[in-house]
Amino acid sequence: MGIPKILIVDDRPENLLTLEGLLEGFVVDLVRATSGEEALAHTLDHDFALILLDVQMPGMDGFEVAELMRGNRKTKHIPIIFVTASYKASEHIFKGYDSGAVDYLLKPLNSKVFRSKVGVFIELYQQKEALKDKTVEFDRKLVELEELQQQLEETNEQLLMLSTTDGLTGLLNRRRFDELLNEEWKRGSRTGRSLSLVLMDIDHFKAYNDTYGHQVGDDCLREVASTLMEIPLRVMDKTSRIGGEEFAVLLPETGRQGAMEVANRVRECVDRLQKPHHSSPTAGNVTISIGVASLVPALDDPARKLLELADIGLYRAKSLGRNRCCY
Ligand code: GH3
Ligand code: MG
Ligand code: MG
Ligand code: MG
Repeated sequence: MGIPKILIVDDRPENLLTLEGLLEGFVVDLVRATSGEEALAHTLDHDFALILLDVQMPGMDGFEVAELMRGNRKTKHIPIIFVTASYKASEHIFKGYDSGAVDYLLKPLNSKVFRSKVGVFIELYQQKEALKDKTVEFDRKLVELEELQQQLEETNEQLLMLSTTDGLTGLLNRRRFDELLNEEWKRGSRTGRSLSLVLMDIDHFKAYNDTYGHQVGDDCLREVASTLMEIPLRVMDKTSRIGGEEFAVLLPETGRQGAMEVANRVRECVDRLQKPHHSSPTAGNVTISIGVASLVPALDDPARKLLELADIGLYRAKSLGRNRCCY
């Protein structure tokens, strides 16, 4: 924080010595000036805790110095105490206060009173400096806080992403699918428009795992998921992995015909992959069966009604020989 500085100003060096004697014991740096001009020059170079200012000086007198300091943004906050032996009339004292001084002391000075007044201004200065340090620290902390907040927002976004995404495929997960199904069911019941669901299940996937191993099974799931992602859909159509080898596309504001078209496209895309599945009784390749459901949502019915209906379609597709779409 630095040692407080006091400027003592008097045209007579012996008076400066007297002041120095009175200030003995204070932990301060004393700066001396023997004219008003010199005093002003010092105020531009240093920040003072206090100025002890003689009134009568040749050239610029103490009143002029005080007036000029008060008019300068850089110096107007520095407390000035006039110290004089010759200007004792009340008109001078008033003039001293009018020029912005905090006190006007007459010589001979009472050492005890003088020292206690000086002590107050040193204390005030130190408190002000401490406050300045705190402000700097506060600003630094504020910047840190803003950075932390930014990090927190990013972490929250990542967490939200993780909580709605399937780790293996990057598709939406079952949790998010259930949320979306409920949201769309409610929305559909307000708009009166059909909501459709395309429910997919890989054929003979247990056999695939048994033949190629679980790891290759995972690769296959990822590949099927990528294929689903490549199929152009509307933004509102949501693709999820809702079970081990089960996927779903939710199609708001879509009827059965539109849903069937999507389902056929998906099935063909997977079929065209020509991904070998030697132990499949259906074909030599990985295939999927699809159940399609389409309903106009009613608030009285639960959203799972759509899922149950799609399940019936899927069961039918499996029974009829797999690698097909049914409702
Ligand atoms: P279907 O044609 O009737 O659907 O026969 P399926 O063998 O596909 O059906 P089933 O429900 O009997 O078996 C599903 C298999 O999917 C069993 C399980 O080992 C596998 N599976 C589920 N989740 C995962 C996974 O995350 N990774 C891998 N590699 N396999 C999975
Ligand atoms: Mg003088
Ligand atoms: Mg299954
Ligand atoms: Mg299956």
